Amino acid sequence: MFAADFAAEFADVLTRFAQDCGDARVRTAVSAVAARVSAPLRVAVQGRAGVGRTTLARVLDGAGRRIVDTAADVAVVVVAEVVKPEDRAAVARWRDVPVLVVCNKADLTGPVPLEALRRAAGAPVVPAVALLADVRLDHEAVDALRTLTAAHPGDSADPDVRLVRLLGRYGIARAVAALRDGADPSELPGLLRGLSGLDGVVAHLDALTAPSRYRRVRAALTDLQSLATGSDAVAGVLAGDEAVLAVMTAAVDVVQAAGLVVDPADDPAAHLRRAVRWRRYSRGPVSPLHRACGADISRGSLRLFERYR
Ligand SMILES: Nc1nc2c(ncn2[C@@H]2O[C@H](COP(=O)(O)OP(=O)(O)OP(=O)(O)O)[C@@H](O)[C@H]2O)c(=O)[nH]1
Ligand SMILES: [Mg+2]
Repeated sequence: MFAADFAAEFADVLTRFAQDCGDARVRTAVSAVAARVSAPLRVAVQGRAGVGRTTLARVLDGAGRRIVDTAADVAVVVVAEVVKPEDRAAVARWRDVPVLVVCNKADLTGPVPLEALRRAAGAPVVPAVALLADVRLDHEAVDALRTLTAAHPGDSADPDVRLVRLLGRYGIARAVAALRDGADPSELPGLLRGLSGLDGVVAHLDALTAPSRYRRVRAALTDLQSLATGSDAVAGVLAGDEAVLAVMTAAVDVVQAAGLVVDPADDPAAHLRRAVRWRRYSRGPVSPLHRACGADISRGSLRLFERYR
């Protein structure tokens, strides 16, 4: 139930509404709100020379994030193997923006001591092998891998320089092992992507940006509220399920990113229980952000409950 992308659905509702709207002023304003809700998250990627900034930025761009230098929703500081004083300074420079440290080139260093690095950097750390996140293997590369696959294990057949640049020795070894196990070459990019840790990087970025996504949806509702005084149709959109569920989902992401559990069950009793629990939560000793989220989860749960009546 919470897996659906209600923010995207909400943006679609706004876009369709704007298309059909006869009032040019409202149309322009609602289109702008839709664009703000669905805009990609902005990620700044920094780090010392050579750690893999360009490679990581490229794969994050491929994963739908917008790479920016300033005005970011979240900052990534890329390190390799160790955290140096300048890395720590780079983390500290971002004051009002969450920071994720990506420990890249994990293929060269072996297991990453995440907890020690986290303490050194002063930010959460996630390992990655950006090199392997978006590999394109042409015929030449596949042929070179097949040659290695055919060689006897233990043969010191040296992989060619181009292949090493493309996959690194770890990537080559894993690709060759997969081919020996009968994998089709077309499966290799997906397999290597799995080894790259990109999914973990993206999951961490999503958790860190949950509050900014929530604020975005909330800001959209505020914008619509000021339009709704002159337009019953806008008031209707605001009261619609998509708006209520979009802000609820964004709120669920915020509290889950903070480590709280939200019951995902989809039956009337569960919706009612959730509505009561999060109403109570929002009235407890919590931050203004969590107070607002609790109220929105409660409101959305009541809406889901009412659907059954
Ligand atoms: N083994 C390995 N090599 C990587 C990885 N990520 C990037 N590289 C390689 O490291 C080199 C530097 O990567 P870039 O992405 O250009 O790094 P950068 O930080 O932008 O470097 P500069 O802009 O040149 O300072 C390139 O040869 C990459 O192919 C990785 O995860 N593992
Ligand atoms: Mg670069």
